[in-house]
Amino acid sequence: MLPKSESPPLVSERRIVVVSNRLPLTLRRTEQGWRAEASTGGLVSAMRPVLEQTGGLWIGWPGESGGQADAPRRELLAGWERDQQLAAIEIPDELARKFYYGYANQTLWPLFHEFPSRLRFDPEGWDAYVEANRRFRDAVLERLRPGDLVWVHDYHLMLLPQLLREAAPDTTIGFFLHIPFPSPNLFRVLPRREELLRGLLGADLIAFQTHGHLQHFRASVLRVLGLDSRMDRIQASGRFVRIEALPIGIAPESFTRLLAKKAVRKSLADLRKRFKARRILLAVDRLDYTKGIPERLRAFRRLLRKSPALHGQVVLIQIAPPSRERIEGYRELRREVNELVGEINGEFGTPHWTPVVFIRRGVSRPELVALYAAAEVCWVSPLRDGMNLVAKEYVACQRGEAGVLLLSEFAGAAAEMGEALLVNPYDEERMAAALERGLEMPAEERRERMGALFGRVLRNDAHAWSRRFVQELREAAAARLSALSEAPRALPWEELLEAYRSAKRRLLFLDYDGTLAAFANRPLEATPPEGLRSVLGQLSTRPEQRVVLVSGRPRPQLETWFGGIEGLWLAAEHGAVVRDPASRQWTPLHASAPSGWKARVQPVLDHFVDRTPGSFVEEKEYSLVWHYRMCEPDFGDWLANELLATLEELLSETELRAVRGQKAVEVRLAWANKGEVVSRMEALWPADFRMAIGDDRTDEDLFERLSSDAWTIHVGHRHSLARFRLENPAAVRGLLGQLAETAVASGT
Ligand code: ADQ
Repeated sequence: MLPKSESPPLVSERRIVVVSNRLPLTLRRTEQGWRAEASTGGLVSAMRPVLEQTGGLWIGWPGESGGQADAPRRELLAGWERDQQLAAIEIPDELARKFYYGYANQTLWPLFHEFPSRLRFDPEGWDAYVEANRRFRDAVLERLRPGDLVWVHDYHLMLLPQLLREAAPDTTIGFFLHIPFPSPNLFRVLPRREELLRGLLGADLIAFQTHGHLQHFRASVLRVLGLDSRMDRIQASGRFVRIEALPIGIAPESFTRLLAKKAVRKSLADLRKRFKARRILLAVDRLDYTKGIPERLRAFRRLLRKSPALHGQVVLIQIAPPSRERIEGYRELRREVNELVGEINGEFGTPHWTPVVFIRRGVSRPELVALYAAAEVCWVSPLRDGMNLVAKEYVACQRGEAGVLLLSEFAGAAAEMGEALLVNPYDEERMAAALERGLEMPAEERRERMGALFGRVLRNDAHAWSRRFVQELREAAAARLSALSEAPRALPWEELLEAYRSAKRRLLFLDYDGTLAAFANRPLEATPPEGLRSVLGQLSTRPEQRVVLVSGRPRPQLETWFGGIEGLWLAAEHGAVVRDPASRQWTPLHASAPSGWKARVQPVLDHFVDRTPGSFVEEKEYSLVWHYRMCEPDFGDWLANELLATLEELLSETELRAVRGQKAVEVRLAWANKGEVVSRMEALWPADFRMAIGDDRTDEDLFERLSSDAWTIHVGHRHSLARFRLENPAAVRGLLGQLAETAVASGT
């Protein structure tokens, strides 16, 4: 019986509109006219079954352009749209050339695969990239229906999400990157990097092949655009963009089904007969410098030199159809590979044995399946690869057999295929040794490894992948909609005053800097404005009411300014320590705090002070803060991004967090946050009127912890979890003044 895919196919009542550079069919001009051929490549392999099952629409470029006036071509394409849900975008030849061979494949492709020396950039290529993305936008808009889920694929279309968002703001847009995302240091090399990131951030969901790629993206967004992110989302232009690692899978049943076919069994038998007792090593790639083909051939040569016993015993079948030959680097690669194949066959071959069988054409799926089944070793050794589906396809065809997968640790697949023999393709000697080990591996061990791999390929298949993507996308879009309706609105003063008046017990949380007082250049200069103390005094002495000043400032400072106000609770350092006005004692929110951490963090901050004139470090009891309010603003913000990125690495897996404040970066204990103060006070003083006012990110912890009926007020115009908004500290003081009067007037 055939193994069934464990995951049910994707079912979506909303139409899925797939947008990718290539359609699953490519047009070719032949002497008999236009012909349609199946496109190759990982994207098509993975998406085709998805679309077949959901009946969605696929928009893309049909390959060879030109001949737009050509009636047979137009008819053929109209047929595709009518009968196969494939909508072809016409892109003039010149534009297609500049877009595809320019920015897409000579700038993005090499850099994203971490080959900066192969990067070429010319502004015309960029203009073509922008123009092509606009044409894709127009093609989508022409066909978009309400409720559609638009799923954009890959590096050719990184501007499309934002272009669509601008034209049709309510659209649900997801983006999947099939290739790796480079490390932030390399990403910074990219010409037009800001535009590219902003283009992507138009999506509701951006998904990557691995967690590593996602982390690179987060770090790049921080460094280049200065946007903070959480593990699963980024806040951009007042919206949350969800980010996810969703490794792509294959549709294993389409391989196992073929394996059972008579024709495939016959070609498998033919292969075995042809190669007799020879052990088949198989490599399947597009001829691309990222795939590590010369490295593999050199490792193979090395092995043959070292182990004469293998002569006549093994054969390497390398399938590598050429691609992107208009780019010089690819033509060079072709020459290099040809030479190497010739050299190896010349050096070791005999009239009865050709060590490398080189196939320079795409092979059909049934042929490929027979080869996968016949191969004792599948040798997948890219220098860098988003995922690499060949590794998974081989495993799918090895059910019950005991093949060996040799897999580059630089393929995304390595993150989930730990039972393969992982190799570093740059170390040819060790790679040759790993191959030898694979050839000698006992059958029992092979079966064990292959069994585990097979189970995983079956579980994490293309259906599971697309289902997760679509589900995440729907959730992300729903979150965007609800956030829109929940953006803070102007405070309804009368309503608030009424609720305040009629409440029995009240609990008020007030932030200080940016909320009660405007910012000053140095923290000590932001002294309490005229009249503030007396208003706070009036409010905090009301018996049915508790007022808590929750600030990031150190306790001596709060004590000096507000210690004398009767009844006022003070929480210093974001709530690390709290002062009860009755006892005048400060108590830490947590009993123990780790020691010694400042000595590790201080030198990092000092280094930034040295680089940034006008910045300084403030030391508090539970935190260290780098302030840069007086620096040149752009430079300061840029360095703050750098510092946050550096600290994020340094502090991972510690109790410490680096948090961005207003023109400051603060390192503090994770538990020292204002939300904890809310919990503590609510337990102490249950109230029917609760209000919190704050302006920066640390105050979001207040808003988050309070229940949705509390009066949460954000000062300013940033995105916030608060329900309401006030303009500035003066307005806040005005409100407090009115509350003080209301309390008196109502006589409670
Ligand atoms: P690709 O660079 O196209 O995909 P890959 O994942 O290896 O790379 O997919 C290749 C696909 O094409 C496989 O389905 C394979 O069977 C087929 N194929 C390759 N050579 C062939 C040949 N000579 N004849 C016939 N078929 C051939 C991009 C990223 C990858 C990522 C995929 C999917 O570069 O890292 O895995 O998208 O997300």
